[in-house]
Amino acid sequence: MKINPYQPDQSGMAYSVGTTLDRFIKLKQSDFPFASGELSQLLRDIALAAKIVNRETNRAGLANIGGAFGQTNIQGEEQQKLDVIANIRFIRALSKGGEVCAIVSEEEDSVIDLQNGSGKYVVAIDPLDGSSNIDVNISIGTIFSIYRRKTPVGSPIQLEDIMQPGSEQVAAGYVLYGSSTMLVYTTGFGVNGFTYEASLGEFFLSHPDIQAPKDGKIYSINEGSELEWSQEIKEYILSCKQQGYSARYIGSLVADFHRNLLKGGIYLYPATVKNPSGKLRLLYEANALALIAEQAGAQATDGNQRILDIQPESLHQRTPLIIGSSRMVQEASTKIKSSTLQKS
Ligand code: AHM
Ligand code: MG
Repeated sequence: MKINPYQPDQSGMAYSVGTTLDRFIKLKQSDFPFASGELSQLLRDIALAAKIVNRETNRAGLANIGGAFGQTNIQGEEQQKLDVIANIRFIRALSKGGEVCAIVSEEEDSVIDLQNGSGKYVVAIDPLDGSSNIDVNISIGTIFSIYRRKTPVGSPIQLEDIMQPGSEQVAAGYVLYGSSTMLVYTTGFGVNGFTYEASLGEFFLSHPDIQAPKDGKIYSINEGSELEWSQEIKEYILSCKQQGYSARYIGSLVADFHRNLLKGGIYLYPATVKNPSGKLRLLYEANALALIAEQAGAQATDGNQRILDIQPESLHQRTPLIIGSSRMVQEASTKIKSSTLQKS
């Protein structure tokens, strides 16, 4: 059941645009009658790391004046790439919080077992997505999924704690470092977006109960890969053009997804001859956005099945992704089902 964001909740407190993220999280804790507050704290930890990463991304341009990342700066300190910095920041925040027992990160080959006896949650994260845009001042993002571990708290982490389908997520979200910085998340009771006010150091509710338009006129795909697409994808994209849709592709998944979520549109990263399973990762890219999409009334599929139903088999598994306005995703899926790849 979705809660009207303008109504008082069970505690009798109302929240509306301008509510701080902290207060909102606290008020929404009543969505989970038996929760003891760890998930709320975990969301706060992520928000704190996001603020730090936001600060680092804002500085990146200045840092670059003194030399490319990877070189030493004027103080003789080694400048780290932003994606590495973001990885460190998020892992530090998640380890210190105490709610998490294991982390899967795009930047780490294997699972990070935090050896934390009391941690109930597993987090899958892409700390800074949109690598080709990081150094050129174009929107980038963080994507995160939160799962409750399956095995008993305190016991050693098992594969079944990590390899959960997206439908098991208890929360998911993203941070968009764009013209303004936003944190958008869901705990399965609708989707809410918060805008960061740097001078106050706070995220404020700016987009309550986001509802994706059922239809749209934007398609987002890397058209440079056209020769690598299946015939069905080619025909679908041709049909987008024939219907007069606009092409918009930033090359940062969070930014492309966020725009289409608010304005209506479809994002596709299909299987290609070069990447027969697509490029994007199931555990820390596709699943989180798929849950947010569905919670906002949009849809996400790999072309054959719902993203949230895919049983993961490996940590860094890739998946084709077609995500966005429900009517558009349905139309695309019908057209491209069982497509075959052949380089032209
Ligand atoms: P990354 O994890 O290396 O940043 O790759 C993921 C990114 C997505 O943000 C984006 O949608 C896609 O890769 C763009 O890929 P391409 O350059 O092939 O269009
Ligand atoms: Mg990524």
